[in-house]
Amino acid sequence: MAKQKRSGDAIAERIIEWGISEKLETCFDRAEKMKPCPIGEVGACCKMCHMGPCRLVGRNAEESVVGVCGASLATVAARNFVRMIAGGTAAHSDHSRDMAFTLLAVANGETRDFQITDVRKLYRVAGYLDIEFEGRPVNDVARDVATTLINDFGQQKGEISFARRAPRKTQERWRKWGVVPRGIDREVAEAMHRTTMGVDHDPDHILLHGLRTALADGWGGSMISTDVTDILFGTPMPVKAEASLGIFKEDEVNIIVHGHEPTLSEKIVDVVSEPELIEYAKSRGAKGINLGGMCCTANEVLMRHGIPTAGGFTNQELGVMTGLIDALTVDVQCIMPAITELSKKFHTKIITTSEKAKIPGAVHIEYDEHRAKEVAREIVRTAIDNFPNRTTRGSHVTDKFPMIAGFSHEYIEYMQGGRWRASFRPLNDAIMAGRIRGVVGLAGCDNPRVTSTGIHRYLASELIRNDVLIVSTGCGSAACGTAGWLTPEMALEHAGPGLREVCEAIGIPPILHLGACVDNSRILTIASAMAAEGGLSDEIGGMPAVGIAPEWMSEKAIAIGSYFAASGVPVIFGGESPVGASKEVTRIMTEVWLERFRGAMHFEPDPERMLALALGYIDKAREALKLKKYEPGKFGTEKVLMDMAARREIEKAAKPHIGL
Ligand code: NFS
Repeated sequence: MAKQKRSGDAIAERIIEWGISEKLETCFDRAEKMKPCPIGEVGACCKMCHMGPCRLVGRNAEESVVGVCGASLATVAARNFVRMIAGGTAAHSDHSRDMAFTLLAVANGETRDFQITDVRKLYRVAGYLDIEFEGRPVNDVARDVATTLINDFGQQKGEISFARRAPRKTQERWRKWGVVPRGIDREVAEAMHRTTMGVDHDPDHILLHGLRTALADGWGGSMISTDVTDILFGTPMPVKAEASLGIFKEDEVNIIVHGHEPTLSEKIVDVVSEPELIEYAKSRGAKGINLGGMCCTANEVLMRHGIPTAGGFTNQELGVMTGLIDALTVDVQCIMPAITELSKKFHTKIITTSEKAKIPGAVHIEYDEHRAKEVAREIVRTAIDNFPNRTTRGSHVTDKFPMIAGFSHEYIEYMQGGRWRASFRPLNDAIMAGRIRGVVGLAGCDNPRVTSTGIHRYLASELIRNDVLIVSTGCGSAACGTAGWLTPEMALEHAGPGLREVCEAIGIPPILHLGACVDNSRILTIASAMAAEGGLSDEIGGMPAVGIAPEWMSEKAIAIGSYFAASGVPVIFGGESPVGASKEVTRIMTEVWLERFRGAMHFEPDPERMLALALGYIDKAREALKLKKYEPGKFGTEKVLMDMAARREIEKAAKPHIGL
């Protein structure tokens, strides 16, 4: 059998090959050496107490094998899965909490380094929360918004604030099954409690709480993070940038921001253009300062400032191996501890910045929101001081690709009708007419266990060829961006005839980059807006829409997939199923969830079958909605762009909206 390629990206592959010739170890080598534990991989290992770990394996394990306490395979697999949801929800929500506290600090005048950049978005969010904003000082509104959102983390009873943003029918399903989150932290704590030794043993009941916890992520932590980040740093609108491991410059100081939280990286964006620091860089022999990003911090600064991205998760070690990074600054999540050991073979300084995250071998410069700019300057100076230590060692690459990013919910609304007629009507019409067959959210990590970024790219190209519009986030966006696919030209060259026509009319790429993984919440609000617009489903469930995370590896991806399923979106994950040992749990997550919530969660390692499953869901949804049968190149009569009558209708309805 031919050896599986390590990366779907030719540039990444070149650096990997160079690394092998230099005997440098990366996640690609470790993934080959360290095979997954076949018992844990499918959810059959219970290590909730010290009578075990119990391995529920053997013939007919589902019927006949139990742990020392008597826990069944279904109980064990469900508990393991829900603990992954809790881990992912905790990660997104803790990030989000920091964002909300930054907003509060701004409102209270405790920091001069941050401001409210998007007042309109602040008012829009205040509107969702029933907070009066007209005629009030901006900081008072911001304080009320921040306090209300911070309260959602610790709230003990009731419903989290943003649950009300879902379509009414979707909310009714949640209430019927008791999965509306009460408070974000409460659901995470309860998930840990229920799944500890000797508590909840009914797999369906355990998984229902898993969905409640996941919803606390999607409609809680992640949505709060997206909104507060927009308020503080601006709601994204399309921006040109570049993507590739070739973004580093040989004659400039290269600084990379890696991780997830955008606060410090925003300040680094600010200070790298300060004349004093540029002069300082020149005094050390560099021509200037070049800032780039990696993983989701990259997505945050890319969306708002067009800072170039060096790619997603599996590119972090490869970036170091270019020998061109003078400082790689990290905060939290998705940072491989291996980078410090690897960096010793080069001159790269790894700088940890979060009080929550240290790595042995890294320099620690701690972020403090009250003196954020000062910390940012110290980091930039450290990078500049390291520039003269650069050697010629490394696998230098120069190819890079243009990309368009910055598609927020608000911009997508705006691009379909202008400032005064912003709407989702044209998108719904294009779907109804069969120009657009459906929508896929392509998200999640890239993964060295498969041909990294390769499955993202395969699915992206096949889906757009089949007239499916893609909204992408996280490392899914990076996989497409580093292929050069986030451009309008991609539509002209590779999209099916209907999708191409829509993209050409509006001037957009067929793959819309919506931001970081927390910004999957933008997909929830877009789906809600499509339901409210009419003509398709009146809830999120039943839309011709699917979520796919083909190369997932993080617990955060599991939390995201679960909140999409609970919100009504069928979700397809790649790789081995983490509940694969239990037919019962698999049945609940596919058939039972589909019946109750109209969403489901599948695990399917084969890319072609993933594609077929996604298109199958889309076509079935079209049929159930009695939409025109999808046939490539044959459309219904609904218009792609609105005529004046349609626009007048929308204005008459005078819906609240944001203009940009
Ligand atoms: Ni998402 Fe972003 Fe990437 Fe996966 Fe990690 S960076 S939050 S978890 S690896 S997509």
